[in-house]
Order: sequence, then C-alpha cells, then structure tokens
Amino acid sequence: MVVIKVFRMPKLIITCALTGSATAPSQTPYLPITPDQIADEAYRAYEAGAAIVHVHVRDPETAMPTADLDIWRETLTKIKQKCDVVICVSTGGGAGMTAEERIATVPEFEPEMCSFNMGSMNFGMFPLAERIKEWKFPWEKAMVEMSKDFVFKNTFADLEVFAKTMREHNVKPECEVYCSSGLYNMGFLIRTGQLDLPVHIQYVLGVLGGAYSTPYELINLQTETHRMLGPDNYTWSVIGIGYPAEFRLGAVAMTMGGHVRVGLEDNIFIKRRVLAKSNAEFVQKARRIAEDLGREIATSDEARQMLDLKGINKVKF
Ligand code: KMH
Ligand code: ZN
Repeated sequence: MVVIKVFRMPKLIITCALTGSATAPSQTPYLPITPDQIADEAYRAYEAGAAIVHVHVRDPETAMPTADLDIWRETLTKIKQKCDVVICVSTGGGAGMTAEERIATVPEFEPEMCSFNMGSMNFGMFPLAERIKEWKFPWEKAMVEMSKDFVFKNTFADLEVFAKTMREHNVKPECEVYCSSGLYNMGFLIRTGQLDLPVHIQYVLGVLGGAYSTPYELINLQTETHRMLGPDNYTWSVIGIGYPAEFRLGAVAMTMGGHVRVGLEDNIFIKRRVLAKSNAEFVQKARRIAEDLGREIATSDEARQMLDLKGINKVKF
C-alpha cells in the first residue's frame, strides 16, 4: 500500500529587512538611517511579529551605506539592548564595498546569522533614475546610474573566503539565491565540503540581473532545491522585490511551507502607490496574510530552534 505523508507546515518565520543599501533615501522619507532609527525600526518590526531582522548600516550624516565597524557596533548593540530578535548581518554590503569590507563584520561581531550571496551577477537599479525627480543626496543618483555597469562580485574565490570565515566564527549563513546559477554554486560549496547541511536559503526574486519575481520561478527554484538536497537538508524563505511581488510571492511561499522576508530594503509600498511609514507595517501585513492562510508565526526563539542558531548569548556585541 502506498503511504501518503501529510506535510505539516512549520511556523512561519518573518524576516524584516530594515534599510538595505539599494533603497535610495530619495525614494521614501521613512527609510531608517542612523543607528537609533535602525534599532527603533528593528524593535517595532519585532513587536509586530518579525523573528529575524536583516541589517545593513548607513552613515548617519550622508545616509550612504557604509562598512564602518563602529557604526555597525553601535547599531547591533542598540538592537540587542531593545529585544532578543535574531539579527542577520548583511555581507552583501553596498555598491563600491570590497569583499574584505563586506565580510569584516563576521569575525568582528560573530552574529547568529549573516547573508551569503551565491554568485556574481548584474544588479541594475538604473531604471529608477527616471522615476526620481529630486535627489536628496548627490551620491544616490551616482549609485543608481552606475549600476548599469556594475557587477555584484561574488566569485568562487570570494565564496571560499566567505564560507570559511562564517564556519570559523560559527555564524549560520543565509544563502541568497537570485537565480538557478546561485543554486548550483551553493550545490558546489556543499559538495566540496565548504558549506554544512542543513542550509538556509533565501530566494531573492525580481532583481534586474536575477530571476523574475513570478511564482513559476519560485516553484522552479524550490523544486530544484528539493531534487538536489532532499526534504531534510534545507529551510527556505523568499524575497519578492518591489510591490506587489513582496506580498504575492510571500503568499505563495506561505502556501508552500516556506518563510518570508519583507521590509524597506526590498519594497517601499504597502499598497499600490502608498508608501509604508515603517517596516512594522510590512510585518503586520505579512502576518495578516499568514493568519488568513492558516500559518502560525514563529517567535525569535522558535526561529533559532528551526534554523539551529547558536543563540544570542554567543554573539560578540
Ligand atoms: N538586497 C537584496 C536584493 C545581502 O544583504 O547580502 C538582497 C540582500 C543581500 O539582502
Ligand atoms: Zn541585504
């Protein structure tokens, strides 16, 4: 007799990406910039139901994405003082940062999690230039326009150093997969013993240079992951870039048993043409959709258990 397994969905982990490096301050006045603003936003997102916050930092004067370790320290410490949310530190950085600058937070702070981008790619933000009428800061226009000729560099040599550093410092990688080549790069790292199972994957759909933000792309990547790794060797989440992709792909992921990321790093609109006034609004909306779809929300401690994280008492900040 054939035994049909009943698939019980895990609690839903909502990650909130607070500020990013590709969102330009001229796109929205609600983007948190200073360590205090980022920490406040983290706390509000946590209160709304985010189990994880994904963090980048910016120069408080110029709002430009920065790799400055003092600003990182201040931001991480302030978030930790407010709550026990899981902090996922970005190693994607921002345009113009070297791989060395991007990975420096891992040995310095030994966070519970960090992002790990699975390969080099084009990363085009330049179509935005036509939509912004007035720029707050001159560097924003330059950053957006130069993206036409920008390669987000994550060569195999970079991946090797990043994987080794994360392992040495006991930091759980979140594998950012933008299209199927990222998946196969990840497979290579697993096969060559550089990346441990189970992996946590964040499918990032809708970057100009990566896969399109359609359910078909998500289902294709997730199916391919399942074929590669089997049922027990991975957990996954999705980012839909922009509106309405953030919510539509989030709903597909919730329906499929995956997890979701929302926040101002990825999308600025809460409804068509309506800016979100805070990251918490995105989390509240994701939570509402989840409740309607019958997915319970995971707390930060439940996310720690599900992703096998080392715990907040083992970080160096
Ligand atoms: N901003 C993204 C499209 C990272 O920080 O390492 C994906 C991201 C990458 O969050
Ligand atoms: Zn990021």
